[in-house]
Amino acid sequence: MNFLEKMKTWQDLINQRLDQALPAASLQPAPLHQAMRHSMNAGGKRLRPILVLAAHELYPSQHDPVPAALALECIHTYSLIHDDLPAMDDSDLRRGRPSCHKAFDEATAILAGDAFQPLAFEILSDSYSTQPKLALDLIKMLSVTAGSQQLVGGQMQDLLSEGKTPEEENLSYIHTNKTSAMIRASLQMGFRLSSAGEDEEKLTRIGEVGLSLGLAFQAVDDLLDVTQTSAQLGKDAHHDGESGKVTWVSLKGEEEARRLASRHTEDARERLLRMGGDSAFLLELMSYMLERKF
Ligand code: GRG
Repeated sequence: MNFLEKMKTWQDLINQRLDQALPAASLQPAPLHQAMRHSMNAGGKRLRPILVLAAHELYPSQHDPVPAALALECIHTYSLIHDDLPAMDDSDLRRGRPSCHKAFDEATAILAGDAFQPLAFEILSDSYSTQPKLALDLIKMLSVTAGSQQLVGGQMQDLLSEGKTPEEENLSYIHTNKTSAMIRASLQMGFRLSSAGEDEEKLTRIGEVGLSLGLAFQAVDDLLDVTQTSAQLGKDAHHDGESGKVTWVSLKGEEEARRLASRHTEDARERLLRMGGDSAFLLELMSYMLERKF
């Protein structure tokens, strides 16, 4: 199977398992469950779940990495729903569809995002219940990542920085926490489920791979915001400039942002290669993430 075929196979697998894990749209209260499915089924790239499966593949084991992948996608989708709200980024378009609060209403969108958070932890605790230490480690990794010193903290700092003079240190904090933390957690959770998952040193090192990959991902995201259209991105383009957001592009210009994306990707590749294991797919995924157009 070539790289793109494998991506498609894994995306299909994730989508099918997400469909089984989400409450049915007809279940009471139906508008809430419809809103959750509206945002989840809108065709995200599923990069974080695929990173989980790719990290597990480095040192394959009997553990099923898919539930961890679903849990990450639940947290990611909640963060997108809340990020789009009028009180935050105020975006009308997400994943090629009206954002959740546009398709439903603000209160429903808030609650749909809220509901995805416990669902993530329910999936983890149900799926790994026969291995309590493993389940607890995964729950701890995801809860710390989603908390006030990583995902939510990064988002808060992003909001606090709108319209302010860009500063490199501040931007690094935002990107490390708002974006990289979830990418790092994807690789670490996948790796924790691998046969080398209890090797603390390797777990730290895959985390460093994720940090670099996440910084590259964000630099690419900043570039796409200025180079692509809303139709190509499936979300509001040129949004960063309009909302006075600090980005690598506004701080350093397009060329430097491109150099930065390549440098961080190269750093991630080198760190990964030093870790051993079957890294063929993950290396290709890194190039795909660097060259993506949406
Ligand atoms: C509301 C707590 C909270 C956090 C929001 C996700 C986020 C943090 C903000 C979205 C804005 C943004 C540009 C974030 C950084 C990059 C990012 C997460 C982009 C979206 O991820 P993709 O491209 O999206 O993987 P899909 O739709 O493919 O899943």
